[in-house]
Amino acid sequence: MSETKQNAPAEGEKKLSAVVAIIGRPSAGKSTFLNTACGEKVSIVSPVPQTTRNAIRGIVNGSRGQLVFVDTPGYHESDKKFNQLLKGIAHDRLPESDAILYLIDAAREPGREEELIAKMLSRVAKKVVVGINKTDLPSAKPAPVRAFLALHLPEVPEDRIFEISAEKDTNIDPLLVRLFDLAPEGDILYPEEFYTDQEVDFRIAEIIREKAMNNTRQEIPHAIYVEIADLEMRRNGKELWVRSFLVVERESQKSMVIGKGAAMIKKIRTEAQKELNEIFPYHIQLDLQVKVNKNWRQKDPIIGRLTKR
Ligand SMILES: Nc1nc2c(ncn2[C@@H]2O[C@H](COP(=O)(O)OP(=O)(O)OP(=O)(O)O)[C@@H](O)[C@H]2O)c(=O)[nH]1
Ligand SMILES: [Mg+2]
Repeated sequence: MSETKQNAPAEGEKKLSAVVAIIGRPSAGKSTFLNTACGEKVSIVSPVPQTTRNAIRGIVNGSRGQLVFVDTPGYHESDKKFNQLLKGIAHDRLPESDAILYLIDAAREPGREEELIAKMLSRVAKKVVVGINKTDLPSAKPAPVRAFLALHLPEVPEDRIFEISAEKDTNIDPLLVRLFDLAPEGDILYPEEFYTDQEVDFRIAEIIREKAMNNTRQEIPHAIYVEIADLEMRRNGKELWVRSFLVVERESQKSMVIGKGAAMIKKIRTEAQKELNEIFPYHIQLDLQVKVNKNWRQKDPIIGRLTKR
């Protein structure tokens, strides 16, 4: 992202530094926004709601300073334990953030869930910037979203509301400039060459999970998690060998993920390996197997471990 250069701090002037939480309903485009703003694939994306399960940090370095975005799981009302945990991750990020980017899908009716988010954000409205997203879609209706905001989040002025497309990179720069305007002066939190703080094994697991989610249907995308069993540097640091497992909840899901003649798991492995090799400076050799951890979504230690970060 080339956030405007002309406002660079003068000699001796402090940099701006802010933590920005990205909040919104599942599938609003939070992770897509993060990737576009950072100019790198930081957070995985899929059409399935509740793709993101952790607070994932992506870093935008501009001439005025640094914005550390925290991508969060989609805010979804549900009594299920796993959903409650995901909702908590989004909620917990609010007090520690200097600014909040609230993303709304312009191609969906706002509805009750959106009202709950707007209500939650009205308490911290002075640090909220809104992105009305997916305006590239023919079905997008930004006007009713603006009316919704005027009713439910009237504290946020017009000049903090942007009609954007996270996917097509439309109107992202002005929104970043506005976030910099809200940023306090301070030391930057990460070295300027950083665009994420994720560990290598977590990033690899996430890319595999993305390919698995994008290749499967119905309940399977949500029944998946990825375990990295082993990482080994080989050939004098030229190759990273990864032994990993795609874990599902039931035997029937296992056979679907493997597919006829193992075609599905091969496709997931090939796609993941290709993308991993674009991201990392060394060659990645991926070994991927499927296993069952019965009803893992009801097991506290597993969901605790998966959502920790
Ligand atoms: N047309 C269009 N599609 C978008 C845009 N932004 C995101 N999408 C699509 O919307 C879907 C959800 O995007 P994500 O970025 O995963 O959404 P999210 O808010 O991170 O979702 P969760 O992690 O599930 O809460 C994906 O299919 C994206 O390709 C956009 O600006 N335009
Ligand atoms: Mg996401």
